[in-house]
Amino acid sequence: TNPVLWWRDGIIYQIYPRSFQDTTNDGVGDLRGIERRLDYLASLGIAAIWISPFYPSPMADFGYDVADYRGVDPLFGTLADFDSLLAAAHGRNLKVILDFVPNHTSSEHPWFLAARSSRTDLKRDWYLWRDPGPNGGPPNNWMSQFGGPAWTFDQATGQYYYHSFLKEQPDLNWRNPEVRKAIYNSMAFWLDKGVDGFRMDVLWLLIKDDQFRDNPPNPDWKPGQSTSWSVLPRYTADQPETHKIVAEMRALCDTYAERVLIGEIYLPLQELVAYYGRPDTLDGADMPFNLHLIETEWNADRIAQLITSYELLLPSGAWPNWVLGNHDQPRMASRLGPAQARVAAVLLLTLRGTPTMYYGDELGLPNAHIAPGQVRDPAEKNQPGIGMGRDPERSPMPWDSGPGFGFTTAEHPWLPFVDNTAEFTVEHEASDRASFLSLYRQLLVLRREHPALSEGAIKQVQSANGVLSYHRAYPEQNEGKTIQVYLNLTDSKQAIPPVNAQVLLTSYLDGEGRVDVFETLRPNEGIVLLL
Ligand code: TEU
Repeated sequence: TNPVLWWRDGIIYQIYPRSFQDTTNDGVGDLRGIERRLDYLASLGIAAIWISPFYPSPMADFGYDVADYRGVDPLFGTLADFDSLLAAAHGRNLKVILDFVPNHTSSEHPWFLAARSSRTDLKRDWYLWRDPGPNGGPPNNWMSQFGGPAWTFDQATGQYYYHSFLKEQPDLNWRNPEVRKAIYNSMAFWLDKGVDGFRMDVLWLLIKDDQFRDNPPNPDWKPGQSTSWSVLPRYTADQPETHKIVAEMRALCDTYAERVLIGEIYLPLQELVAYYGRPDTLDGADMPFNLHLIETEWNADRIAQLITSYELLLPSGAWPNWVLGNHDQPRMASRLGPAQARVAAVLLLTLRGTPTMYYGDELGLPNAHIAPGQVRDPAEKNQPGIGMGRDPERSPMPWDSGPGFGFTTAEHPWLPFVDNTAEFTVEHEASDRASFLSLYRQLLVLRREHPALSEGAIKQVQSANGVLSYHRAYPEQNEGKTIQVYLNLTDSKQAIPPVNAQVLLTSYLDGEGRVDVFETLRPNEGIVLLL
């Protein structure tokens, strides 16, 4: 039998490098910091780390504005530091996934500096330039995801350029073959070094309508919400030509062994699964990120429905995946509350498909409180007070009770720590057998020990009385035994049909190994049973 690919039966752990470990006493994390914490990461039992961008950048969007695709920003270290990190990670059997940002560059990238230097520059067409609209304003009604028009006027050359995000993040013209080649060559630069794959930023946005048609108004948008939602992204997202590009990226990765291509894609399920590629060849992304658990209403009916539809829509041979949090979304523990966050952890690690977790989620880290004077995120600064800010979920990792909680020796980290930090440190939680960290560790062990969980089928997805349940089974290796998961998504006691079984884990972390007849779940209890 084929060995299972590492990204199918392993777990991916996202690191936001500014916030993981500082070694230079400037309050910002760095690559050496990640290397210093590799033992911790290896001890969790994850398969891979995905590192958010560390390339040279003016940091208008904290690294998602790349000024050089082949380097390391001095804030994070040097290319030698990266090489050392990669070797050290591989030495511990950890894969390294880079965050690649192909949709846009920094406005300080030499390509854009050239493009904006004159209308006849050879790189002019590497970006999206248009003449002003009939009234001298923007060429059409396309909106930036961070609010306001997606077009910025360039005085010197008298044209507008397009940016899906900040004006400091001009979009590349992916219809230009030279652009494609330049990006693929930069990807190859890292693949040659031995990186194990990419998480591709906003993969569904690469191509825009070549006729630049106006987007239709969004009937659900209300004033007071971000203007980015005032129109529907019909002509600025998920254009059919995008799939050809994904296939090209995939083909490049396939010239190396066992590299993974992940796409950040916020789309409805039906459109999302199309990013696996053509049904016969699956020539698209290995894992179009399934971000639906983040946006689905947290109740048993909705989530049962989500799992069922996703499983049904998956093309045959495509491998599922699930994400519960990232650097753009409020922390899981704050979205769901600390008790349900434990249930969510059980869900993430017992579903069929590769789980991706966000650093600090293993500690149950909540959102940090950001005072008005502490705001760093441009998404918040652009449109204050409408809840776009992503600083709360980017708070530094608290390691121990030492100064700067082991994250930094600087007086101030770049963002504040969460409230009651001392209760959330790795050190503190490691000493508590019922902590969030202990729960995560046990779930990771369980997932590794039971092929039913990492590779088995998922069956009988059901919901009743606020309880979500499903079977996981892998007959060949589990002597036909089935794992049954019950998740109480309510904060009251709930009855389940009586079942005689052995407890593999409960989110309360008591009673493991007990054999009994189970007929009730405690409030906010997730339980994994061996039938
Ligand atoms: O995010 C893309 C994206 O869609 C975000 O705008 C997301 O919807 C929003 O942050 C939710 O608040 C990616 C990166 O993950 C994000 O950090 C970058 O700012 C963005 O692309 C631009 O590169």
